[in-house]
Amino acid sequence: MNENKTNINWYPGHMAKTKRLISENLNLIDVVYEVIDARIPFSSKIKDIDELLKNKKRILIMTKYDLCDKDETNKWVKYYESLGYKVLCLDLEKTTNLSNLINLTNSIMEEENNKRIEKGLQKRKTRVLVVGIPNVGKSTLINRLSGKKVANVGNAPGITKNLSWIRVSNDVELMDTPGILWPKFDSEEISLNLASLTAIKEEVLPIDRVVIYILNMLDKYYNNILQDRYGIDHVDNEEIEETLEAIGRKRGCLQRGGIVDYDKVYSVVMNDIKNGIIKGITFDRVWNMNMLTLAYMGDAVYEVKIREYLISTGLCKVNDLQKEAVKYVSAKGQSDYLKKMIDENFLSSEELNVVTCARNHKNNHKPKYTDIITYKNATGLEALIGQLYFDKNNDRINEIIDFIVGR
Ligand SMILES: Nc1nc2c(ncn2[C@@H]2O[C@H](COP(=O)(O)OP(=O)(O)OP(=O)(O)O)[C@@H](O)[C@H]2O)c(=O)[nH]1
Ligand SMILES: [Mg+2]
Repeated sequence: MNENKTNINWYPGHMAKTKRLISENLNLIDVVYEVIDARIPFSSKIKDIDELLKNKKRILIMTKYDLCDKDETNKWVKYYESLGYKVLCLDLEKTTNLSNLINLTNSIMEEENNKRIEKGLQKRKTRVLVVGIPNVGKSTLINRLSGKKVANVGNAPGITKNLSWIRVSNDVELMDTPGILWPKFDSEEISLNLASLTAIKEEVLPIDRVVIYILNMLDKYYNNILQDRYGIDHVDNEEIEETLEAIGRKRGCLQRGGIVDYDKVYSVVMNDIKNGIIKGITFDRVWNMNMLTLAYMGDAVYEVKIREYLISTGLCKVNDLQKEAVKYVSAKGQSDYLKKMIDENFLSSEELNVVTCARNHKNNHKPKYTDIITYKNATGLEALIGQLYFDKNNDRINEIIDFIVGR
């Protein structure tokens, strides 16, 4: 079995070029449709998108809503709305009427158009940029809006190759763009989520790793699918061959002599996802608790853990302890250690979710002794510790403390 680490660097030249062209054309754009996959509302969101789009008005569109786990995805909708996004969930397979999207777009444009009318100018055509990672349905969305096939569509990443303007009505022009990613994935789970839902090309990650990951996610969150489609009630990672054999026999993936063909098993699972046969799945999880409450708890837990560690090193004078503690518990220290953990892929995607949620949390508090970014990073670390505390995952807290103190 291929044990390759999936810390891949996936950033083909055309993506950098697309980003450059988007930047150059940004002043022509009125509204951006940022398209993400409802099954992976965190992993499929372009990580450096704010840098790219600056302050352009934006609608966040979650496609493939027909395929997601609505309970989980709706939590993401609320989360993004709490950050100030306008969010729309769409099933582009069935929906042909996109009046809700048009109305939302018009309402965004209203202010601008009213100003023009006041100045005696005509209403302007709305120019919309459609942007997102590969294979999320950008071109499908454009076709639905125009009511005919104006953009190429296909169930593989990289179908759209160039930027192009498409007129969808007298009032609206859309710019279709090739899918873009970011230079380095922040965690192994993000790359596996993207590969599982075919947002990155199949050859980028070893298919056995992707399929075993999918099976594990089904086992963790959607065990009924595992039973119904593959006839197994759990995935045994110690004896993964047995799990694959069982699926192979159930689904007829056999070579001559009745031997199970693993490659066929991998294709069966990938195709079940690709063809939308497996429905009702969302692989990213949002954390429910108020981020600042988590950070409040995490702050206290982190402080105790660091004090425990410092005392264990043999320091006993309170003055020395306090001096040494600053390195770890100051906002700057916390922010630096968080960055180090992210850079070294130490955090899982669920953990990164918490950090990101906490960092993005709207907060009017103005830190006195540090800059806002450092403060937000420090809050991210505290929220993570708080979440782990409420999950009663003391082992993981200890691992994080060990990482930070270099034990
Ligand atoms: N079930 C379902 N399938 C969808 C939905 N939206 C798009 N698809 C399918 O997803 C696949 C990708 O769609 P495209 O429109 O080509 O995606 P894209 O974002 O333009 O992809 P690139 O051009 O490769 O970046 C196609 O097979 C679509 O039929 C949806 O809401 N539900
Ligand atoms: Mg496309």
